[in-house]
Amino acid sequence: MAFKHTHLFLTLLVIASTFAMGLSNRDFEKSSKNWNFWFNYTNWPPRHPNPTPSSRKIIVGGSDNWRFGFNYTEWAMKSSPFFFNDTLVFKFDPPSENNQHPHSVYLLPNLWSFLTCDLRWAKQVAKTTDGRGEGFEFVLNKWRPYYFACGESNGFHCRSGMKFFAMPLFPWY
Ligand SMILES: *[C@@H]1O[C@H](CO)[C@@H](O)[C@H](O)[C@H]1NC(C)=O
Ligand SMILES: *[C@@H]1O[C@H](CO)[C@@H](O)[C@H](O)[C@H]1NC(C)=O
Ligand SMILES: *[C@@H]1O[C@H](CO)[C@@H](O)[C@H](O)[C@H]1NC(C)=O
Ligand SMILES: [Cu+2]
Repeated sequence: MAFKHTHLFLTLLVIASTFAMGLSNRDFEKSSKNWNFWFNYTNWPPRHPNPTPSSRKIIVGGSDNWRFGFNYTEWAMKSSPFFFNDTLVFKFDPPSENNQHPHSVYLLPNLWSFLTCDLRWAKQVAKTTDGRGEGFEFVLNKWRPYYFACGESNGFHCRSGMKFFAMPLFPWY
């Protein structure tokens, strides 16, 4: 469901920006503010909402951090779009006597493994101890979809909501 929306959004973005190239300036004057932000080609490429995009740091999950029982797909939908060079910060406690169920961060190779939480070909990017203190930082520095998931308990954490999708926009800034 969430992916469908993300995908639809990206497809519309591509279609609409292609279409927009063919429109006259006068057509644009009728446009809404939002449309104007994405497709104002007199000002192409559109302005980033933050003047120093590479300094943007986003705490994954906000004040909930990276934890069990939180729906990160919903969080990612509310927090999108993500931009090229945004830094995602994953904060989670290391394993200890009081924390028998720690977390980790994996990158899944494709949409299918993301949907099914299949970790077999996943790449571990953060160990269970990497999220302590200031957290584990991951920079979205490639123009590709990122499929993040917690890799603990054989995909159980992932299936319970510890996964999300991020496609950074505008690599040409
Ligand atoms: C495009 O954006 C610029 C700067 O935000 C604005 O001055 C201009 O009026 C916009 N152009 C159109 C056609 O809306
Ligand atoms: C998380 O939220 C999305 C969108 O509302 C929903 O489709 C999905 O089933 C939820 N995931 C879990 C594990 O509850
Ligand atoms: C992204 O960050 C890298 C490394 O700091 C920098 O060289 C590059 O210019 C940045 N790219 C954009 C599009 O901000
Ligand atoms: Cu976990």
